[in-house]
Amino acid sequence: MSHSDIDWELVARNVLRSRLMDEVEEEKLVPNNETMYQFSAKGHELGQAVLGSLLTDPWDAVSAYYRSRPMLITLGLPLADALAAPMAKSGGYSNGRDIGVVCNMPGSDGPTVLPMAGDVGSQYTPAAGWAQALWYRSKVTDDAGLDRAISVVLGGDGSVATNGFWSALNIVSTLDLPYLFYIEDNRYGLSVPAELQTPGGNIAKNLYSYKNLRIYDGDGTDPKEVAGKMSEAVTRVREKRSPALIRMQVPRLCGHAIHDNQAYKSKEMIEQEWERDPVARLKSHLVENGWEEARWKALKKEVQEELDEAVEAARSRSEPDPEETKKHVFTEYDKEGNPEIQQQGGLYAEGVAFPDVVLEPERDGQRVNIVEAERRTLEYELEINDKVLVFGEDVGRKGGVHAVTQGLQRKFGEERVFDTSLSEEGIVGRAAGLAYAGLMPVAEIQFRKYADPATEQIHNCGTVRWRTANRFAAPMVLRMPGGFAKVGDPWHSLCNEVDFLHAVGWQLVFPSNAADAAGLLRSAMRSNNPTIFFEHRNLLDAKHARCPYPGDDYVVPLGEAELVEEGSDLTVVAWGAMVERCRKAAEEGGMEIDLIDLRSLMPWDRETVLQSLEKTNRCVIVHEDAMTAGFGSEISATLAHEGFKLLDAPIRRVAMPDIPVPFNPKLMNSVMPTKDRIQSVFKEVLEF
Ligand SMILES: Cc1ncc(C[n+]2csc(CCOP(=O)(O)OP(=O)(O)O)c2C)c(N)n1
Repeated sequence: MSHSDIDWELVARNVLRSRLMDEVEEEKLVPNNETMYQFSAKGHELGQAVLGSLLTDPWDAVSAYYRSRPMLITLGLPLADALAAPMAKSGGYSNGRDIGVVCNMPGSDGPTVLPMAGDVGSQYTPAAGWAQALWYRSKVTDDAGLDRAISVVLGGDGSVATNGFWSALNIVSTLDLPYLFYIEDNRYGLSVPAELQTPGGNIAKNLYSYKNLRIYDGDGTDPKEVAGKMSEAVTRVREKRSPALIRMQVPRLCGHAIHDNQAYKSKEMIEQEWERDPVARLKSHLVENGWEEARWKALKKEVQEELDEAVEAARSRSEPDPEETKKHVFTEYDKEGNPEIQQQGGLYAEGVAFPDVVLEPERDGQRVNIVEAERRTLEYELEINDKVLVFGEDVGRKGGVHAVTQGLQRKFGEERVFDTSLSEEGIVGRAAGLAYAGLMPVAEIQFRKYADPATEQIHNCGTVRWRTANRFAAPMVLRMPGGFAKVGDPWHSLCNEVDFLHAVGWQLVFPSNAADAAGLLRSAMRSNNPTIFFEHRNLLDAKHARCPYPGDDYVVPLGEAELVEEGSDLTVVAWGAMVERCRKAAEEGGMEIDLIDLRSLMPWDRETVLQSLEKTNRCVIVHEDAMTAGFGSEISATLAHEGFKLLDAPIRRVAMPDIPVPFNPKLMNSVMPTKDRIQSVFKEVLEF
């Protein structure tokens, strides 16, 4: 492919569409208060339109950012959608839920535009997941036609300072994946100069010696150079299946967003930028290469007419329906109980079917610990479904620092069970990209505390179904151990499960025994929503948590608590390691309690708790997480509201004080909900 292979008519059309659209927004729609949030791409059009014109493989994907509209238009984004979204109208790619520059396009008729996000840098690692999925699906699952597709990511010069950029760079160059970075260097990250984002202000120069990465550096306003370098880079990534980075210098012929007056740029600087206007340069280039002036003019007129129509179509769209606002946080079901499956992402969108499940565990057989129950569950799901991938730090060769994945790499190979680089953002972002490409990622975060660097990806993965109005979802499982062990400490013992209950769109389960661990893990792995699977360190090999392996078809439905002890005097709600402590506290204290093991915190089983309260009229909630705004507060508020008339005593919580978990066992036990502490609260409530 070379410069002459570029469809210049198409490029010119898309460049003009983008430029004229920015102008109509800036000059009419924003001043009229019709467009609510405007980000111009003026100055960036040429490179995006050329690159977009080269992305013709149906399995190509683009992970873009707010200044990527020329690319999106080139890939087929309808102009009316592009205009209606910043007006917050119904329909389109988010149904009025997200700012208009945050777009997505399922890949049914061509390349996929992965769900975009507002966080700078968050676009990189999901695109790495897509690239890995291309590699995986052509190598392992033998899907035909993926061996020329590539994953393309766009970012600005500011974005090269983000964790996401470096995490993705590391993944794709280490694994040598078909991934193309396009860095549009307009010299500013909002107002911050490029020199403060990377030393010397040129990321391409700094990366020349990076292994497995081919670098292209050029002028994004010069049509010949853009065409030559873009074609070469795309061809190389397609054919060599190896990453490349293109950096193009472009002017930003506008403020960062509509309300930015660019006071940080000098007048001369702004004038110099306009001298490099790529639209003017494209026109001259085409005229020099045989276009009549009249042809350019006619094209511009045609585009203007098309745009005028699109503006009217966007204006005539209705306002989104407030009744629908709460829909699509999780999978919705229609009146017949059928799931409304997203257009793209996860196994259900791929049409994968599962064997029938059973709700009764097998009760015979040797007792296994939680580690073994999970290992067998993973093994079976890997066996029946080649779209399942298991990965994380030390998960492959070693079999996990908690031994949950032991032997799985040997059995299923390094493609399916693998070690990752040490980047939690990379683990979760990559998982999202794998899920968008139709796979089921089951990732391990070595300890719950170490999910911190992945927070952005966790949140974006959780909200994606809602943000895209059910066009995309990224079902996955994140296993993460935490909680106290023989000793505690602020790093390995953190629970803080409540944090994830504010992560919109995530299910969260927290088993207390081996049978539940197997049943909940299977449910999570076959769910159409993402799930955090909490493993309590002290339970992994605890004797009391062992059970016979409940069988390969056993599931515990999410959101169903279990009544593990029955008694009439007190309702106790607990999960994880606190279940056994509560049982012992009651048994040794001779107390008759309904002990409810919640098992699943999102969703949680209010009915079982309220039913029990009807019988006992007293309730204690016990958790290892900190007291303030712990999940006990939520349960307690729910009971105070829905069960107020049932209560004969105040609801009590036993929880950690608001401090990190101490290391010294004496210190730790001085603050943990111990059996004795739990028992004394039970007593107080019973005597109230
Ligand atoms: C994680 C994050 N931090 C800060 C912001 C606020 N912000 C939005 S755009 C931007 C500058 C990005 O600059 P660059 O990557 O060079 O892209 P450009 O706008 O120049 O195209 C900043 C700081 C954000 N959206 N996300």
